[in-house]
Amino acid sequence: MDYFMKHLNHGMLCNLYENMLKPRMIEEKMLLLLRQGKISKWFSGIGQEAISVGVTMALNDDEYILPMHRNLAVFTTRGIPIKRLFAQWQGKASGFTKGRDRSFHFGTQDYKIVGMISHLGPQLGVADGIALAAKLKNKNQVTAVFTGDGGTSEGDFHEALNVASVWQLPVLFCVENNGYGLSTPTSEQYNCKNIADKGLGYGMESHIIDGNNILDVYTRISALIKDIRVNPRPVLIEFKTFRVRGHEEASGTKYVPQELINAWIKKDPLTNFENFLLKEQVLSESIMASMKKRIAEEINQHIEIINKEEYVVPNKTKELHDVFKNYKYQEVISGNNLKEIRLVDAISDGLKESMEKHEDLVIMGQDVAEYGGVFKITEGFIEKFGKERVRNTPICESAIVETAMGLSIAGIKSVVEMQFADFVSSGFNPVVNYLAKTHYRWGQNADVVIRMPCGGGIGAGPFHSQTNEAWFTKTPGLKVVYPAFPYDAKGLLITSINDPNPVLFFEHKGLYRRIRQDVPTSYYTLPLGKASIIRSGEAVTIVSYGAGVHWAMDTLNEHSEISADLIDLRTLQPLDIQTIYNSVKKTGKLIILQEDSMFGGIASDISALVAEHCFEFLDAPIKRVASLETPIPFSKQLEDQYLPIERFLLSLKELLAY
Ligand SMILES: Cc1ncc(C[n+]2csc(CCOP(=O)(O)OP(=O)(O)O)c2C)c(N)n1
Repeated sequence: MDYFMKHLNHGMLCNLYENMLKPRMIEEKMLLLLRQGKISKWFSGIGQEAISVGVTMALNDDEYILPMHRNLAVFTTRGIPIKRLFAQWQGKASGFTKGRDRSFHFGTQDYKIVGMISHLGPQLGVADGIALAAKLKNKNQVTAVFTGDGGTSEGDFHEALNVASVWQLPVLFCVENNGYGLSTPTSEQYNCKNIADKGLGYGMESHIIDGNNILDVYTRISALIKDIRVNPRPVLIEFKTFRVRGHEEASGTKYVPQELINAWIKKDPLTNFENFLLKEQVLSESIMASMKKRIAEEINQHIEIINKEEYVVPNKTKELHDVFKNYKYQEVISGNNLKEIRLVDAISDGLKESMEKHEDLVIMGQDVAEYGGVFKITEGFIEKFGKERVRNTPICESAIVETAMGLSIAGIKSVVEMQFADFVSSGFNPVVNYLAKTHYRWGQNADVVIRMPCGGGIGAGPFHSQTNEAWFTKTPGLKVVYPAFPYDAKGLLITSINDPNPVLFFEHKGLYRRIRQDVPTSYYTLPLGKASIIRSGEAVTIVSYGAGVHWAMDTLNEHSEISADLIDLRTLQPLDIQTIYNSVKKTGKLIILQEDSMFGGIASDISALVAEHCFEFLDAPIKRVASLETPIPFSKQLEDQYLPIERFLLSLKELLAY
């Protein structure tokens, strides 16, 4: 203890103590309120406070910290007023999520805290992104992120550590090994001696720290953080500790041997530190008593304030409005210079010009740097923009999407290239749960475009041919763009990058090198949510997007007797339904052609909307034409049968004859 006395002054020792005491007292109050039925759920961090306090105090206030459900002490040590926490837990407006998310599932830029999503692991990759931003901006900052022993079994953990190590990101990965993940003991969670041993596998420095000793935690983490700031690298810390209460209060601790709990209660970090401070005469009993009195009064006052606050009054307009960050589309009109280029070139040009316009914009993806990406869209980019901004990634789709989220939190735009749209399934969770929901939850936008080379007709089989836009059009919070022509692709990609919201940008591989068009050589934008009318006619409305637009054009070219409106949706979310309504009101007949298999696709929703809103104008039942309800097969014969190209003409004729 002499060591600590020499290195920590009186004020610091008092701060460490008070920062542990306060969350303990809040928790004790919460347990009371829980018993009175005044709060619904509580995940206790009692006995683990030293870790939260030690790590938070070792960081500077402008360094991000990403806590979990047992890290109340992170929030209080960062100075969040108790009343705002109570408001958050009660779902009230003065909390952090306007009643939209519970407990510690929130972030706040004011306190540089990024709270978890329920899925535990994703925040580890988000920390990578924040740390990458710090590194790119030469900020000499460390990002600290927490997980439990259970969370280390998730793929996100492995991916995040791997990416952080390959890129030497200044992340402090803090694992609180508290013996159990819900009811699962560590012996059933992993099969190695220490979680810290895993660091070796990633080429990462790691340490084991006694998580119940505040002085150990604070001094060792402080020294490490100081070093990481000047010598950026990831470090894995395993804090040995114990969860002395249940997973959450309602679930009890029957499965935990009582002797184990008793033994760990003896190691309680707060009691032991209190005894130490008394013994060393740093604090007296009476000073401690007055501290406790002051904190108890503060807690009671703040609870009273929040008890009086009204519950959120539901307002549909406001809820819908907050799904996306406000973005006012800025029109940039193209110059007159045109050049005939392919779809693939248009995407490359849009990307290149966006990299020039946004000096911070980062591109991430597998093989996108020297190799130029498998479709060569980023060929030559590193020569122009450097390897820091055009980043080859390991095969870690989840961690890369999470990294993109982290970059956005730190104010940097990014474009992620999925090598094939099919592989987004390996990063699905952060797309639909993190990127899509964060603005609605706590007002943090995800300034990310995910490029999705998709589509069939090229004999690439079930895992290189899917057009999986429907996985995303159904998720509020995502924009979905799907151009069919080079001109649209360039303008819409530029707008997608300008838009501060998450955009899934679908690029049909079959069209990449087949479709050519005169495209302005200068930078220009096109608005999302505006369909284009490719052909005008009287007898029928044809709606499609992507390759379907070209199939419909081919059909109309071969059958010049058919007078049709052909609408290319261009963007699916937002959807320009009004253009469809206007056309259907004129023609009285609607056929929707979609490359994806039928059930649950966008064609079904368009069909339902038109049936609901234009029923009186329809002269025939709406037709949907789509691929078979099978995975997309490899052989040409099977794929031809799968795709709806031939069925489209038959259905169109049936509809015209109705
Ligand atoms: C992906 C996912 N699977 C399962 C759960 C349910 N769940 C919530 S917390 C938890 C245990 C987590 O254990 P650990 O990471 O050790 O943290 P601790 O609760 O012990 O602090 C489980 C299984 C979840 N939230 N997310």
